Amino acid sequence: MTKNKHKVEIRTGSDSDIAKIEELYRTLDSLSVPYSARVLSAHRNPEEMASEARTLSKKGFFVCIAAAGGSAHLPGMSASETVLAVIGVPVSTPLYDGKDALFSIVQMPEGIPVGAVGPGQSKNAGLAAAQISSLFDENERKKIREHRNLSDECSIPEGNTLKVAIVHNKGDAPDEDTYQNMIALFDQFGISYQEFAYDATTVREIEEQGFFSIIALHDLSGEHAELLTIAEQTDIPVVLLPFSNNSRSKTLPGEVLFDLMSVDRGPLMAMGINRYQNAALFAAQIAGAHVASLQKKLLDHRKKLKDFSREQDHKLTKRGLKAYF
Ligand code: C2R
Repeated sequence: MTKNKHKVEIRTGSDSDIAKIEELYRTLDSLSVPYSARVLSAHRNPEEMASEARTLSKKGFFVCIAAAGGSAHLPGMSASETVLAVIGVPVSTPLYDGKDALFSIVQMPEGIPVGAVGPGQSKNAGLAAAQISSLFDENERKKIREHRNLSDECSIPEGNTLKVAIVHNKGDAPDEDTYQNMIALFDQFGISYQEFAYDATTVREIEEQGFFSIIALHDLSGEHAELLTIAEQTDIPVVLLPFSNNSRSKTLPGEVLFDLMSVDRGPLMAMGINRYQNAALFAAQIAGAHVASLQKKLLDHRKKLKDFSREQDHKLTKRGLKAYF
């Protein structure tokens, strides 16, 4: 397959979305990041949506942005067909203010991550995509950093010693078992990681050491929120992992996440609540677009996921429904 000159694919569910996400195209234009713009609805044109997603990586794309409103399945269904990172943009409609689209996009099952930006935050999707596609390119990185008024000092990651930074607010403690599932994936993919309790010097430290991605752990039921500004401070792709250990609070964690994502916090890409494995997978996918050996591991992992789902189906057929109640 011949490589194309585009780095980013932007797919919308309808052409009615295009004017609403104008800032996305404009952001990539101003950074001179080449993209291909398509209308590919998962609902109305599922076969082509899937086949086009399947060939993105072979065609040389680094990242896909999927923007849709309402029952926004386009980002999730696209993500099922590629191991490139898919950034989901919830397009706001007057009916639900983008809440329907955000919730359709963000809470993906473990195994198939989508990085959601806040409702209508198309500029942040553009910045995040530019950052992912330029991750290993010093000149491109400098251009983005200048555009974002960041200093021109940052160190570029190395493909054969990939390092991810896991940052949490001081005083926040994720659930140990599920946290370990995330770590196990990094071990499986040969990615090393370093944990940071967030403070004023954390971003500088991370930028000096060539990390390829930052996972920002944020307790939705907690009182600490300092690190939510992290994506505003760096061009390193930031994956937000919102977690919630207790369900005692009156406000549902999902509502807290919606409020949090409705504020512009820079190019932050959110996982679903407590989707620890997806955070690891999404970070790996960001680097995998540039590192062939890692992409192969991600494809193997997808195959295992399919086998696991098939096994569940076989078990159901064998045991019958009664065994589940
Ligand atoms: P029309 O304006 O074409 O009726 O579309 C589109 O993204 C759009 O915001 C109305 C809304 O439907 C959305 N749509 C989806 C999908 N396909 C179209 N959410 C999908 O596959 O997820």
